[in-house]
Amino acid sequence: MDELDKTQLQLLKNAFDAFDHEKKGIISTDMIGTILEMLGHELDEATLKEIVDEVDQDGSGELEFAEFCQLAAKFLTEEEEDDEAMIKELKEAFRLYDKEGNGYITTDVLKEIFRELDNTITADDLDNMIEEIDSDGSGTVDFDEFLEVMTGE
Ligand SMILES: [Ca+2]
Ligand SMILES: [Ca+2]
Repeated sequence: MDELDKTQLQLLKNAFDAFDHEKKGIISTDMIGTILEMLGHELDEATLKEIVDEVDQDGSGELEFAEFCQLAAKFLTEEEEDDEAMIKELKEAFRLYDKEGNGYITTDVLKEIFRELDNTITADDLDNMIEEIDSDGSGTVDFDEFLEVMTGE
């Protein structure tokens, strides 16, 4: 398992304290579902139980901070993998549009893609979007620019 860095640990400590209402140094495993939901992971009961059983290593029905960190590490590292998978997928999508393998797609092609995704989009909106995406104004969108659009980063 990947180690969490200091910043992550501090964030986790804050989150842990927030859920540890009675300041006992433990949070009930009943809270795990809620916490994960807040983090954007909605899990069905069976999956949730599996995860709780896995992290609550001493079977106390409560999570000590160390166990809580394990839970977090599980999700934080999984998210990283998701990112990698997403970038790979986007790369494939990009290659699909970059038919000639130039390493870029023209803004005309990108306009077509956006129209396919949303046929209510106006020409003005499209122009504005393209202007924002093609940040160096080259008339082409390279993978970095494409990635920025898709990930919003
Ligand atoms: Ca425990
Ligand atoms: Ca460009």
